[in-house]
Amino acid sequence: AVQGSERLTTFEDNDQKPVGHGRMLRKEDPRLVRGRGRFTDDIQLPGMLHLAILRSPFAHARIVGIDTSAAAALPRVRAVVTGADLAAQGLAWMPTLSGDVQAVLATDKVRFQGQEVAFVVAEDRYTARDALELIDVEYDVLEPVIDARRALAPDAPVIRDDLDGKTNNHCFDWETGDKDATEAVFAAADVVVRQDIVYPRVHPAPMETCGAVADFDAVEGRLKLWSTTQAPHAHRTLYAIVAGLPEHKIQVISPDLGGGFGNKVPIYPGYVCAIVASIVTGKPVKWMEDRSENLISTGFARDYIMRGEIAATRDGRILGIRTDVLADHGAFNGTAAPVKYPAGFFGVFTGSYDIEAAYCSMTAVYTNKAPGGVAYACSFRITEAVYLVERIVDCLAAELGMDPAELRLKNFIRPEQFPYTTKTGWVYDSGDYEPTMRLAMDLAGYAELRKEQEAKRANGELMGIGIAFFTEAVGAGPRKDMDILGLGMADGCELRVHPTGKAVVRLSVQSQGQGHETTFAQIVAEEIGIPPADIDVVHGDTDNTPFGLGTYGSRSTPVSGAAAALVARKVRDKARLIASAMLEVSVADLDWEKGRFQVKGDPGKSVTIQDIAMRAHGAGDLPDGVEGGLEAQICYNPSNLTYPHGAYICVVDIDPGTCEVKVRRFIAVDDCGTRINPMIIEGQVHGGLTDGVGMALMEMIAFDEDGNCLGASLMDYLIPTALEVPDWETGFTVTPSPHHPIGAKGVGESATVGSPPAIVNAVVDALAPYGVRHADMPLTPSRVWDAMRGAPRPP
Ligand code: MCN
Ligand code: CUM
Repeated sequence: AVQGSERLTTFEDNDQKPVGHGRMLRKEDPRLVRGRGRFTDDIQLPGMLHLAILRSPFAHARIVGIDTSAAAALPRVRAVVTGADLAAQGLAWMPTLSGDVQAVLATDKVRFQGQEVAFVVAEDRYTARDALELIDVEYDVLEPVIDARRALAPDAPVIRDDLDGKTNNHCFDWETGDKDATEAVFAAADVVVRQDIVYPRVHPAPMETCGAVADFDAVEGRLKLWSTTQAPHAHRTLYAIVAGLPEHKIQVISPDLGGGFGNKVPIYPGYVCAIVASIVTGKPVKWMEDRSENLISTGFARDYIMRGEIAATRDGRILGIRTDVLADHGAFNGTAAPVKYPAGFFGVFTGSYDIEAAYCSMTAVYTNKAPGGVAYACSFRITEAVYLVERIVDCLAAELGMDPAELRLKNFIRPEQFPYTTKTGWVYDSGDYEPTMRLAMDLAGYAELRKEQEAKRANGELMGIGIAFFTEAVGAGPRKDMDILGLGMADGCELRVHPTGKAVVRLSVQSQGQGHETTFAQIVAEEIGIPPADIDVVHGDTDNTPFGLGTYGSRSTPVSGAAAALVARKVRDKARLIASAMLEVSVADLDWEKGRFQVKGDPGKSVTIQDIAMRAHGAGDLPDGVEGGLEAQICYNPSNLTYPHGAYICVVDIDPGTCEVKVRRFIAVDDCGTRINPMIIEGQVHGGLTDGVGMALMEMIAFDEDGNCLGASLMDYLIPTALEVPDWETGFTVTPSPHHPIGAKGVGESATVGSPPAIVNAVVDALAPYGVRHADMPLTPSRVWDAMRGAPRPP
């Protein structure tokens, strides 16, 4: 296997390969680092109006009445719209990505703090905001349901009384695996370990909040919508369905995005309000959230209350894993996941281990909290699954008195077992886990770290070493079993080579900062030999790109990346026909040498792809049956997901006086198959690891008992900075995906998935002398203190 390690990128080792994969600098950066990016809030249109949203101060309350007259009378206000106004047009409710409905503006009740109640359109942003304060809403406050554990109590107030006949807060039940077989394995096992584990509610908090500019042209009946979306095509189809607008007259443009992290997958009421406002006023309308609006009302992540159980032999062979989950979905089920997977890909909770049986039961409930449910670099709930299995495996290691690295190595799925069907029915396409684990241990100096820890413990110092090993399932997904609201999860790609040999590749996925303008040019360059600098990547505009489902679940490389490679091969196949005519030899007598076709045995006789491009558009005859031009289009339907894996090792020191956790070292070895741009991968990993430190140690969207969101600003919702993170130490192994045309797997979420368990395992390891076996995130000093005193606190 290919493997290696990298420390910080230096410009010297920046291999600016003219063609193909390599550490090429990002094509988008000259624009972005000079402040020349074009974000949604940069859009200014003549006569543009501004929209502001009035949000509920209560988590649960009946709306008795709304008086908008004072707001409407304020100079420079153009319109004030309430839920009742929308209801008159049949627009008060909209479908969510998971087949539930969500209020665009509340009509009957508000169901979470921050819910949209009314909006004002004014000539400027400040007037719009001032007018909100003049809207008088009379609320009849109801008891809120904040704790998911209380949601199903017989006397709990019913949140979703808008749903026909709904008399409780039950959202869905789901199970996977074999219950009886798992029970049998557990009953016969030497050792069973059980642990309650909470993955708290967190928020993606992208630097750019959500927003839109809607411009409805009443003459043409055309809607142009700039919006912060990770999935412009899917959004367009949904707008067509919700608003009844003809789809071909809607153009969704997702310009530069200041981060998404899943937060920009759902359709938010604000987007719909902006569209309605433009239709009503006949003017372009801009809506842009502020930070608090983003934190309290848009897609949250996690909020899983899990019980993990693991069964094993005394000598450390893992036999079974079982889990029961209480999933808090907030007031509306807005989860973004393929329809058949209400819990996303949580089914991979069996991790990287070859076990005999597994079973998961899940109950999802409604609570009076913001909707969302699958955002923040989660690969569709794999984050929760990996956290569960990697925490419970560590609990087992502690119980058995075994080294956690040894325990993992002993139970890995072996390379010859791939493709491997898990006990929950997933087919892991490929993997070679032991070399990845060994490389991480070598880079860490694992044995020496354990010695150091022993010496420190003797001194009363708290040092911990945490390991996590993950397998992800990314690249949704095969059409036969994956769709979102009936839209198959395939992606289109178009490649056009101009006469002078410069090319444009059009994608259906949407970069939020991942560097697609660079890496997709590299994929095409590798296949047809045109330098990446001569390949323009177009994305984020439904009028100018083929249909596809967008960027999330690290699916761009597995799905759209495959499409880009295949469309380039299709162009190359056509180029070969033209080359044979130009060189007057048969197709079979041509060799492809990156960027040129040459005659077998006579490499001096050749034509470049640029020559061929000119000929394809030029005068003279082309071979029989070959049309002019040099372009192709495909729609790629993946045959399976790709399964990246990784081994992470974290070293922490805890100050026994202040209980502060310091991440001293973090070693991350990732395997994402064929690596397109190692520098970009490294950036993705650094970012994800930083997210992981945030979730493990700092971040939580908490609520008080009245349902007030306690994480409504970045003063309260703490996100990590350079001060909290170490110099990341990264390495890699390469296990190509057998079914992906270039063997690449996704990587954009790997580090966010893998790092929280490594950090928590390290903290628990540090606290082992105190008898601590588990503590829930975020491991703030007060939680560490509580854990040390053996006084668990409710999350
Ligand atoms: N890459 C590569 N070789 C591979 C795999 C990936 O060079 N074998 C490169 C890709 O070409 C791409 C980047 O790494 O430029 C990420 O690729 P991929 O893993 O396919 O993920 P996506 O492009 O689909 O990005 C989505 C993923 C998700 S779901 C979240 S959430 C997240 C993440 O990306 N949000 C991000 N990383 C982010 N990075 C930034 N800067 N901003 C976000 O909002
Ligand atoms: Cu789930 S966060 Mo990403 O998949 O956009």
